[in-house]
Amino acid sequence: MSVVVIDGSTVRDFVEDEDHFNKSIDERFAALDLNKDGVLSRSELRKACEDLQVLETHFGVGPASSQEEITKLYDEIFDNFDCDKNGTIEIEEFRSEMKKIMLAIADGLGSSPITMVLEDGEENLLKQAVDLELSKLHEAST
Ligand SMILES: [Ca+2]
Ligand SMILES: [Ca+2]
Repeated sequence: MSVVVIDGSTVRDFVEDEDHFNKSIDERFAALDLNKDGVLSRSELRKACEDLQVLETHFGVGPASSQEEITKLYDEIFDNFDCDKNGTIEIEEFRSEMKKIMLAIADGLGSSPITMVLEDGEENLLKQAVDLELSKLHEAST
């Protein structure tokens, strides 16, 4: 377990480093594409949200929410990603929406850092943002 401090500029630098960001997103996409058909289906996105506890952390949905409410939220999330409304999420759609989400997180954080506790082996995008910043700091100091 490690504790990291993260603020808006950490996240923003990560998103704006396009090569790095796209690589992370591509890896994430591949991991979520459970049946390896190159696109994300509704159920694959739902699985991803469940794993990340997106609803609990970002939408204030607790255990008391009904299944109907939860399904509706997943539909809304899916529609946000599925720009061309063809019923699947392509890699380009995933990249652009993840970018928006990360920038929104960056704006939300602003210049007031938050402390995150990360489990060992946990691979999430915020952690990757921190890793990138640390590697840059390291380069700068050598
Ligand atoms: Ca798929
Ligand atoms: Ca689509």
